[in-house]
Amino acid sequence: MANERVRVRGLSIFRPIIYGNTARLLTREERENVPAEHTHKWTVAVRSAASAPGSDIVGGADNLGYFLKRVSFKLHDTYPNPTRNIDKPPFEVSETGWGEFEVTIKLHFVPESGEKALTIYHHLKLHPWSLTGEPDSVPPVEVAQKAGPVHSWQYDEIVFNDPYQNFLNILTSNPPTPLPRTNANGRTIPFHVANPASLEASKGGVPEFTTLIERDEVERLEKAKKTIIAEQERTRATLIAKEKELERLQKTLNG
Ligand code: SLL
Repeated sequence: MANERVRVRGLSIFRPIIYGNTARLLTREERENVPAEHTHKWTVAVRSAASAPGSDIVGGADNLGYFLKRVSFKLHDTYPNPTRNIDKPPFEVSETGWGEFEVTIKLHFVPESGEKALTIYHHLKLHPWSLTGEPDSVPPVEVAQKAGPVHSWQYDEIVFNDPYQNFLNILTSNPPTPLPRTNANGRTIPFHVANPASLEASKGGVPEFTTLIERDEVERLEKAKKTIIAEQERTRATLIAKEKELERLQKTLNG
């Protein structure tokens, strides 16, 4: 018993998680039962990174209750009781609303861990922004409807350094479901990496995340590049027109 509170020095052990949200537009009927300005239903969650086989839920194959005691989600102050404490899995909050905002997520670990709470942040995403090509415009409802549910998930690894022996026992007796080597179910969910170094460290062992993140990022960059080039051309045309105008005015002035 006594040596259970002994730290295993030099050892690091991690658990892969995802955190983020899904969102979809409310149907006409659903809108009748919520405040008039609410347009979306969303779920913000902390889950195991691996998804259950055959499930279309992102992540959540494993019950994280063995190392998480509580997840507290701090919502925007426009929500009643904005701090939502979830004390057992699934660690998630579903709400309706109209706007995007930053959710502060605090992970509280089981007492055996001796770990302090860990705070992470997620920007709640409601709109398929990438579809507009413009950084700050909400896409029209028809566009959003066609695009279907929005997903925004970040992959991260929670690292425990020098764990207590008893906590290490808990962790090792709950091994995480391995992430698939290939993107077997052909998901096209945009993932973001909170801690890119953690993916490097896992040496491409999580292609479900890496390939999708990379492709998504490439597409976003290409689109942004096109927007910038178009913008540059417009600016140049304006400049040329202005210079001509200046020349004309100077002539009138001198003539
Ligand atoms: C924005 N900074 O202006 C953000 C704030 C607030 C979101 C978004 C409804 C809450 C409620 C809600 O969606 N709040 O009234 O129940 O876009």
